[in-house]
Amino acid sequence: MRIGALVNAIVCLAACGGGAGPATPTSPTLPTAPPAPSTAMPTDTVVAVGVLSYSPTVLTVPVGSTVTWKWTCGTSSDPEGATRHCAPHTVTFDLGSFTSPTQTAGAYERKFTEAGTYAYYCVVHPTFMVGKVIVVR
Ligand SMILES: [Cu+2]
Repeated sequence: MRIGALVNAIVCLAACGGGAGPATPTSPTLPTAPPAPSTAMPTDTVVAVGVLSYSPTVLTVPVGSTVTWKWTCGTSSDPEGATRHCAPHTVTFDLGSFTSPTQTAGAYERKFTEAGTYAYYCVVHPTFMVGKVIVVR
């Protein structure tokens, strides 16, 4: 048994490293804060304005987000190539006076500072080019 105790002491010297100092005390546990209301960070998001559609059609973003609509027809991301003739489109909101110009290329952006549902459409193709931005807190 003496040899066993000596082996244990040697193992401890090797494993404990000697001089490691006292063990770090554990922090007292603080009471858990109640969950904060949704604190989703604003995001910058892109909606593609395609040949005759918006993609995605419905977009949900936190308050403070900036949404950019990018006309993709005739760009390098257009599967039919960059030389195609592109119809003009707009991003025009149902309420308020926000609208992009009528354009065949380029981008339009809007920052959403209030929660709500913002429906929009294309004035050139109002029956089937419609979209919605849902802004949440
Ligand atoms: Cu259009």
